[in-house]
Amino acid sequence: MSVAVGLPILVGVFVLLYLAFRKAMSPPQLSGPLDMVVRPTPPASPAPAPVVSPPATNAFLAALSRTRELFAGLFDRGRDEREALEALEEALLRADVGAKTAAGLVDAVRGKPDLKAALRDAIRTRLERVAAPLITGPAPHVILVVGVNGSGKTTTIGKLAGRFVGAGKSVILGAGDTFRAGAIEQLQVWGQRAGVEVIAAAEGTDPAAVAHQTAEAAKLRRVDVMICDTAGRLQAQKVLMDELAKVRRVLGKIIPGAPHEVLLVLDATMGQNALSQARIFRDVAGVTGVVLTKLDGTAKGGVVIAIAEEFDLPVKLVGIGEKLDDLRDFDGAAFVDALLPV
Ligand SMILES: Nc1nc2c(ncn2[C@@H]2O[C@H](COP(=O)(O)OP(=O)(O)OP(=O)(O)O)[C@@H](O)[C@H]2O)c(=O)[nH]1
Ligand SMILES: [Mg+2]
Repeated sequence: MSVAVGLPILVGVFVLLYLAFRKAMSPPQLSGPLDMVVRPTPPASPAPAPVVSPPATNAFLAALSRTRELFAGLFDRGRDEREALEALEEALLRADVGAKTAAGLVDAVRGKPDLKAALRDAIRTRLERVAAPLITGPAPHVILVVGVNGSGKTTTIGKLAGRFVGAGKSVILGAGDTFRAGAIEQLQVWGQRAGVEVIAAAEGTDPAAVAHQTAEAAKLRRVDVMICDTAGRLQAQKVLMDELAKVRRVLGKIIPGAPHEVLLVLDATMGQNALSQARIFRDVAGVTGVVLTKLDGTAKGGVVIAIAEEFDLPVKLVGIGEKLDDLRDFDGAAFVDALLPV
């Protein structure tokens, strides 16, 4: 056999062997309804990566303008300390800081030569003690989003998906609120806005089944981030507890360590009610961080300090509107500067 004939045959054999090898090494494909397009995604980075957000400074300045007024004139020189502290406590209460935290802050500044500087320090210390940025770990990083009706869960999930996509990450959403009519479509609309896939089942389906399907899809497609929506009913705490426990269990079975983050969404305009919600969800859902929404509204914002002080929970994100990019990382220093400018 001449070289002119033998060489192409040899090359052909190698190509066939290579293709057979690639097929054998490729990941398994799911059959059934989840067998959709497999999108190639870049390998997960080994170290947790912070997710970038525009600075919160201007948003805080605008959102806290009314609350800032409450403190204006409080620290004027020559004022009797007792009187100043009484006025400070009242201002803190009106700012939604809550009785316990307000009393703690007043104690922390009592006797200090510069009350305003001492208050700034005391608030910053409380916020920094629990500060923890939103990070993503090895793929798929699973985020479960919980909170009462109307707090802004689904909207926050949409914004978060947009943020992750902007950072070059692949995202999949699970429509785990199968309780409320329209909740599934609402998440699908956000999925379209952010350009990410939404795994959904019919209304009334067990939320744990949706979580299961989404986690399987996330694993199979090697997406970086999976975010799961949940129903917001609180009136039946036992049902909520059982449902969330089951969702958590299912996620952990499919993806080790999942959910890696449980974000509690609180409506900042609820003031002190947000604190009682935080208490319930912290106990039943293993919350790792808070998203405070509607800070652009009538909210006073002081609840941020109470969440840190009374619940040892970091506020990780704040919602400042209803659009895709109306989400900011919480920044304690910027918050203090907006509340009590030097
Ligand atoms: N102004 C403002 N509105 C917000 C913000 N976040 C959410 N909303 C609005 O709050 C309303 C409720 O938001 P959803 O995302 O549907 O709340 P949810 O927690 O998913 O509610 P359920 O599905 O009923 O449990 C919607 O009208 C949102 O547009 C925010 O940061 N600012
Ligand atoms: Mg919702």
